[in-house]
Amino acid sequence: MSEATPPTTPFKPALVIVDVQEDFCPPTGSLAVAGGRDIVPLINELLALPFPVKIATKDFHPQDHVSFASNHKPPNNKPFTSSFVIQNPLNKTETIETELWPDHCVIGTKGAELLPELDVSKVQHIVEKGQDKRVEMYSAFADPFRNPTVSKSGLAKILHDAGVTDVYIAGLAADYCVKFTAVDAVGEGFKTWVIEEATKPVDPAAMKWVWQEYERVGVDLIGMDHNAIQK
Ligand code: VGL
Ligand code: ZN
Repeated sequence: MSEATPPTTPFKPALVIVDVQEDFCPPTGSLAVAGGRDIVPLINELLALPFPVKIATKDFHPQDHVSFASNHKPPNNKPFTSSFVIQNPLNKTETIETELWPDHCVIGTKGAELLPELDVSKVQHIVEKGQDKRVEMYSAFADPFRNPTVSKSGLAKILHDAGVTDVYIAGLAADYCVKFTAVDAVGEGFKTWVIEEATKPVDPAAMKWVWQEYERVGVDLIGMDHNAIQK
């Protein structure tokens, strides 16, 4: 008689590389994150691992995007410091205050391109986000409006259709698109991991709030060795 096989917990990990684009990196990026280019060797190491699903995302904005300071009137149009209240275009009672940025990742420009040294040959899907000029979209899943959501990237469908259980996230920027993508991945029901060394923040001082949020929602931080990191 054969032994009963013990039940196995399904495990299908996806690697999601967030916004490793020219505009988020020195030397020429309009919204360059310090050290942004330096994480590419680590990300290429991750891309060489046998994740069954590998995805890269791109921030991808039209020139008239609401998050560009240049599209707003003085004096409240200073990149990095001004903010703007956006109404949900589908439900004007829902509003969100959002920071304004230099023009970045404009569709069709060099700034929107993935870094040439990133090993995109390993990636099955490139997911673009932020094309709707009316809404900010840090998360690679959807804009921040929930009543209803205005723009979805298709990332959730790709991951669910593939039967993914766990999402591993790296890329730029640690305190914006990586963070919002990780929080939304938990909301989509995935066990979510951020590979801390393979990210860089716009504002290092903001990371303590990011780590608090990860603690609250259940995102785990790990090193390249997959060991847990405590903050
Ligand atoms: C991002 C600011 C504006 C990011 C995108 O990828 O983190 N940050 N748009
Ligand atoms: Zn953006």
